[in-house]
Amino acid sequence: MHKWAWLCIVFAACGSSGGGSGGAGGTGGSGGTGGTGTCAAAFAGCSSYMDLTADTANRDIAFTFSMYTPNCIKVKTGQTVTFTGSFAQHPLAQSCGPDAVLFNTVGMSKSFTFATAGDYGYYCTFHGNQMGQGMAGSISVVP
Ligand SMILES: [Cu+2]
Repeated sequence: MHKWAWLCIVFAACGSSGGGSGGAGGTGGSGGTGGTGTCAAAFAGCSSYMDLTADTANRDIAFTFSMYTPNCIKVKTGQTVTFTGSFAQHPLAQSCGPDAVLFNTVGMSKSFTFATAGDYGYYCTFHGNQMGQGMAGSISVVP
């Protein structure tokens, strides 16, 4: 084998296509309660929302590895949304929204009530990111 070709294999550096996007770097050291601010358009890919504003609607979001179901929902202020799944394995954090509401790292179920209208973007800190990529979702709260 040609000597330089062999080196290419060893170091995997010749002609490789780079390592992907790398994201925006995040804010570092935020932690704690959820982040606030206006959500990016279509956060978590939510271009439309399942309407759960009816009094009789089931406002539950189940989560397992890699996804929240449903992950794009619409509710009204004063309504309660319940997340169900292992928060230890899928720590919940808020990325954006008018108030810091969505945050939990323990237990198997937690309910959140929204006092202020707006979009609340959230994500799993292990399998998603605050840009809404990976395991993430959005709750559109209307008056
Ligand atoms: Cu997760």
